[in-house]
Amino acid sequence: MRIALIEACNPDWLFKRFSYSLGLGYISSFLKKFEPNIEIVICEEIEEVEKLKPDLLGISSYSLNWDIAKNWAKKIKESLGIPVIAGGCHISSLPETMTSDFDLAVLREGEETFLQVVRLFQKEGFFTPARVGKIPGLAYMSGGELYLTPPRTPLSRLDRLPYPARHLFPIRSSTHYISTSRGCPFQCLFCAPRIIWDKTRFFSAGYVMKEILSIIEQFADKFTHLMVVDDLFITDKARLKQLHKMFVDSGINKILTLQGNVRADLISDETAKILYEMGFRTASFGAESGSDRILKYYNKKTTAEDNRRTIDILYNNGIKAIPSFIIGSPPETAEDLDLTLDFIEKNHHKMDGFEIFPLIPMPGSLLWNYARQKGVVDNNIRWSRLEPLLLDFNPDDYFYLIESISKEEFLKYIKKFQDIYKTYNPAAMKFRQFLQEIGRKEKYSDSNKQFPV
Ligand code: B12
Ligand code: SF4
Repeated sequence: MRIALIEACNPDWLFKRFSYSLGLGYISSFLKKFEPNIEIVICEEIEEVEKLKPDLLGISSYSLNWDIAKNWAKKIKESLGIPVIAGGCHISSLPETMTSDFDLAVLREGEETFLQVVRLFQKEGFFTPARVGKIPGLAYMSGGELYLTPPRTPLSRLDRLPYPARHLFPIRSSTHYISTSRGCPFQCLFCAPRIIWDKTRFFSAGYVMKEILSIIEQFADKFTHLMVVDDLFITDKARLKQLHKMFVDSGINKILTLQGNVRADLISDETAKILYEMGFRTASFGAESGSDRILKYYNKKTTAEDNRRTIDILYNNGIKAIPSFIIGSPPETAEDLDLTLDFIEKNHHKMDGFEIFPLIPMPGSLLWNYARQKGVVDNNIRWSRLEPLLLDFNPDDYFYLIESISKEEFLKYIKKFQDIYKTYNPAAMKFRQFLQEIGRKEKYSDSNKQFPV
């Protein structure tokens, strides 16, 4: 049996070529561990799936790519007539947006559910409501109605998972991704991952270390930078210290640089020193705003002073922060927006760039519920409108939630934030230019080619 997996993505989004979906990597390695005879192919373009003629297709999708996922499901149903299964954060947040072109949707943590689905298909060759109804963690349509099976209990020990099947992706950069925990105990208004991982769980230090060693072994000549995707990498201080010791003892810190997320209330001198010695030269964190009033509104549980302190402590320990900011929340005034501009103005020299996102109501977040109640969004929107664009901000596509100033005044602020971004973000601007030069049609299948990411 042959299974194709694909992440729905706009082909114009060229950064995709330099990243890969850990979610699909885990789904693949878990399936392969328990069903070694199944062939799994991760495709990049839907035409590859058509040529491959698999027996089943799995599509992962973020919310902004959901229209693409639906179109691909329709196309494959029409051309190959095979079962199509959805998974990932969009469908987990809004299963009611599933269409009849999908046979099933795997909700939230996907490894065990997908394995059961594939085994059922292998045994019976088709899905019936009576049989899929017995598998927890699914959504399916029957007689035009949507049904949800009981939620699946999250995996109790993450260390039982095999490492993501990175070898199935075309790797075009020297950066690799790793996830060392699942879940986040905070509940910031705009953020979505809680919908997938309701319980916070960690991989052990030993597991993480072995996974990194396995990446080094697999991609020896092309692995120089590790991107830690979880938000909680530094939360468990005991685990962080264990990892630090392992890094230093093994000398990994001499061959890799690392980047990951920190939280502004969790950075001390000691932690920053540990991170530096492990190989961190940059660290991202959600600063979100220069205004305490707005940080409180976001339920961020940090202050602008925490943000400033974090940038300073990191800087004094040899690490440059890459904070991200969000603009356009309902109660945000011109004064609040000025505070954020001022914060960037005063601190940019200690940063390695920064991100600025116009606020977007992401499905799965509390903000989505708010925007829905206000009638700003619903389940029938054009999903690509959820892309948080600053430099390519489109005034006609944006979902305006800001209430304290007029749309016209907000647009003037967008311009100010675009200007400050361009002025103080030379590396990001250079990378943007690099992507534009590649052009959307060009293919990079030459595995010897290295990219500056
Ligand atoms: C790493 C990351 C990225 C990376 C890598 C993306 C990639 N190719 O995977 C980069 C930096 C490129 C990125 C970009 C963006 N990201 Co991002 N990203 C993340 C982050 C931090 C971790 C994702 C991850 O690897 N998780 C670990 C894996 C194991 O989990 P998973 O992918 O969810 O997979 C599991 C299940 O969902 C399920 N599953 C997933 N797919 C499938 C498919 C099938 C068939 C099945 C059966 C199951 C299944 O099983 C998996 C294993 O249990 C998440 C936050 C988070 N904590 O999840 C945000 C997150 C996913 N990103 C988000 C967003 C908004 C973006 C951007 C729009 C941001 C931007 N400013 O431009 C872009 C757009 C990307 C695009 N595709 O167009 C949002 C999505 C919200 C939503 N409802 O869509 C999240 C949730 C963060 C948030 N703010 O709330 N991102
Ligand atoms: S923004 Fe970060 S801290 Fe807040 S809920 Fe999301 S992942 Fe957790």
